[in-house]
Amino acid sequence: MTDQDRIKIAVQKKGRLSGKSLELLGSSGLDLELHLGRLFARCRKFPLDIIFLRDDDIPGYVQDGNSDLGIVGRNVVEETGARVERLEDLGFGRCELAIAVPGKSGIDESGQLAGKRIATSYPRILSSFLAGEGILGVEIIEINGSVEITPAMDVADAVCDLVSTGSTLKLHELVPIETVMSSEAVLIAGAGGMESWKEDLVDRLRFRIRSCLRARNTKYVMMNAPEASLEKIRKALPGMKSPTVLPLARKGMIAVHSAVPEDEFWDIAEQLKVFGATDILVVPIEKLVF
Ligand code: PRT
Ligand code: ZN
Repeated sequence: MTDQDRIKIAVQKKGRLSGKSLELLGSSGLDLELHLGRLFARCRKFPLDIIFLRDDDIPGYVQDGNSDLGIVGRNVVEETGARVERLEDLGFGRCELAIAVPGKSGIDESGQLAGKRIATSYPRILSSFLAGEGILGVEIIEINGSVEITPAMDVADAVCDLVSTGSTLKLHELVPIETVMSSEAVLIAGAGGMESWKEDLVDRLRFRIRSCLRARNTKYVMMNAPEASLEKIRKALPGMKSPTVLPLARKGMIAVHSAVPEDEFWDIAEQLKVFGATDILVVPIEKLVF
């Protein structure tokens, strides 16, 4: 295989998305050959090369065809305005771009921001949000980093910044009043399509990524139950294919195994207990291939 037969993916070199991006590619069975400090890595088991970049540069690289794919926050994609296509939502790097004001400002909804100063690293997203809401006369102050200190310095009346746990806002006595967008890491490709051999490789990679993502959100649940409850238990396991049912040595008892969406697990477990299930065992799934 020559270098011409390989595709490229751009990931963040150093930051919040770097570890999780590599972890996802690693669990997709690519066998990454990483060297500390290098701007480039190769996969041994898949014709894919990884380019490490600052996250702000990734959408432009993908738009211009210098990289076929990229992993980056949706917030960065929107802010750069790059012409790229979003292929997959990757479920990590979740955050919200929110407008927040000092607790004592007397402002509690975005309509009151007309004529005020808002500091942000996301002027493009913010101005289109304000225009969409018909909020006029806002002075957008573009700042790279430490946006949250600007109200205390009387540089701005409000901030528009990324929030995940909310502790940074709290520390600076700021209160969120509006969510401008929700974001997470996304897999992107150029908007203009690509040659068919590349598309085939991208499809194979997406299939692997989806199997890993699905596995993360799913748990394998095993339980013992009275045979008479099987029908009720089967109904309590929503959206799943037929569960595995095995006889137990004790007469009238069975073991039921099934994959369950993680966020529904506790609701399902409560029902299972009502139907007489015991010894409910939950184990992680590494891959889930349909
Ligand atoms: O060097 P490079 O340009 O590549 O990195 P960067 O410094 O621009 O980005 P980085 O690594 O900080 O973030 C990369 C991406 O992670 C962002 O573009 C988002 O998509 C995503 N992300 C998820 C976040 C956060 N959560 C987050 N909480 N990015 C930044 N923050 C910051 C926020 O700006 C604020 O300062 O964390 C603080 C708030 O966090 P909480 O937990 O206190 O609310
Ligand atoms: Zn950045």
